[in-house]
Amino acid sequence: MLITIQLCKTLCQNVGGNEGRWTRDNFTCDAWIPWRGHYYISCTTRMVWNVAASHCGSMSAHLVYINNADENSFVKSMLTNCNLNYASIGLLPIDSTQLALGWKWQDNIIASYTNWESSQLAHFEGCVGIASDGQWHDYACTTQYYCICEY
Ligand SMILES: [Ca+2]
Repeated sequence: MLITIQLCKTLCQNVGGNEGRWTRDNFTCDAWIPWRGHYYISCTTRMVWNVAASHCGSMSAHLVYINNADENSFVKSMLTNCNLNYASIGLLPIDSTQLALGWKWQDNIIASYTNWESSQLAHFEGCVGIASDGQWHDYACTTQYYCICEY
């Protein structure tokens, strides 16, 4: 958590934020944000999906589970307000060789809501994230992106 805030201050300067709390348009990006009974925070450096999942786990959280369109809109607002182009989410295929079987969150709960960008999944690349337009993309798990943690 302390590391997260320290790294945030570096990014703050990049986006012209004030010393101390990293805010943009009064939206707090360096602290847990409460929303409908859950809490959310963004990663302030890019990291591969597995490291991002561990990073969230180290804070007793998990990569965000986006359960409906409202939560998707909220997470999208975090990306746009915190100047993140793209963030990993906690989505996994039920079976990576049979995508038609659908998707689950890391806790093995079936994902009933998804928001794939229409051109995605022609060839599943292994990891999933949300872009700043709110649409989900699959990407190579060796690529580093920001992330959103939730608990
Ligand atoms: Ca959630």
